Amino acid sequence: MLRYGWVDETTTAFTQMARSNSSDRRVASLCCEVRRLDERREEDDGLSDTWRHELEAIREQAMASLALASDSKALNDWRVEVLGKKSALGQMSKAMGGLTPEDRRVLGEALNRIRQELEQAWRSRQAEIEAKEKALRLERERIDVTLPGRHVPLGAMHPISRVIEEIEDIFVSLGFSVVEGPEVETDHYNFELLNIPKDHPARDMQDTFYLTDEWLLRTHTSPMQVRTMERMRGRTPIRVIVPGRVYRRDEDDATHSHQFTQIEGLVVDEGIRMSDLKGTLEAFAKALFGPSQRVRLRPSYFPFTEPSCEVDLVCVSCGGSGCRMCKGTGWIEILGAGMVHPRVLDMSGYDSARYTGFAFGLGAERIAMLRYGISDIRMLYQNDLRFLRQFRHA
Ligand code: FA5
Repeated sequence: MLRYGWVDETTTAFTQMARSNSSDRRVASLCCEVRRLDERREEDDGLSDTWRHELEAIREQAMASLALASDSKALNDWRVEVLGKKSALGQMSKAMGGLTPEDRRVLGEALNRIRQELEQAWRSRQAEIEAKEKALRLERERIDVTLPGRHVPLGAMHPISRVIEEIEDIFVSLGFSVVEGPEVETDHYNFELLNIPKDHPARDMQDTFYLTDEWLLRTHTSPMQVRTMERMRGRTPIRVIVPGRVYRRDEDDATHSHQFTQIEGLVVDEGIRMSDLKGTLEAFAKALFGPSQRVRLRPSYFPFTEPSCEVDLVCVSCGGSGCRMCKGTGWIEILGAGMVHPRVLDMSGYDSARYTGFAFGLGAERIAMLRYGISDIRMLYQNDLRFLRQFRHA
């Protein structure tokens, strides 16, 4: 082990000899040597040359690589590499166990000193890099408040949804509840329980999309008459409307679509009469199209109502004088209706000797067309934005 061999007693003796003005050249040279060693001792800490050089090399290399670290990641890597357990400093600390107590003290102090110095250097470099990164981030994330805002296109409610909501509001204000039913329905509910047995010719008019022999896409919302009565289990009054999609194998044209929206209405109680049906529909028509609106009932046929009728409104285009839209009649058909057939009441658990009811089914598209002057039902399904945008402020 290379060490400066400082021996205090020797130094003192040499100094005394020098002070005694001895002429002996040998003594004089020793005195010079001691002085030189004394000077070195003041600046030294007892480290051997090897250690000193080694520590100095570690320090210099660490400082140089610290100066090159330019971001937080490099800085952290540096810390692990230079100050971590596996670093050169870490290895030296580990090896200290094999030294004499004095050497351990000397080297330990030196290692602490250099470690503190490097840690201090790391902290100031970290502060520098953090400040630089923050400045960069601020520059990158700068918001230009003078930029014009981005245009967010405004959507609009579809005219069919709009009409459904309006109709729901009107009927709710008349004491009705809104219920919904399945679009995939059984033959039993869609036809049989509505008094349309398998061989009934009325099926032909609604020939539809069958999924299996028993399951089909419903052709109208009327099965919900039966489902509602079954759910109510003989309780009254029943006052519901049922909006929903229906499907038929109809040819698409200006007034027909193979898929459209119906709103079913059903009222069941004791003493319900045809005049209740007419009064309710007239109140509805006035609420939707204005107080001068009137309804007209024409005899018709549905297997599940008796008597049955088609209901017309005064033509909204000409006010009743006759135009192209109403084909010169002054009236426009909007729905089918009637008194619930006694057999349907009985099949649904309501004694037809005691209870009566009315039902109606209207086409929401047809109402939307009248309401907004739409000449072709297909426009409602084509998703043409030029058409749909018109309803933003409707
Ligand atoms: C029925 O569907 C009966 N279930 C209505 C009903 C309910 C009668 C309760 C009695 C008691 P209809 O097939 O007429 O009836 O259809 C009713 C309404 O749906 C029509 O007045 C019309 O407004 C609309 N509609 C019918 N077929 C189409 C179609 N292909 N495209 C668009 N709307 C249609």
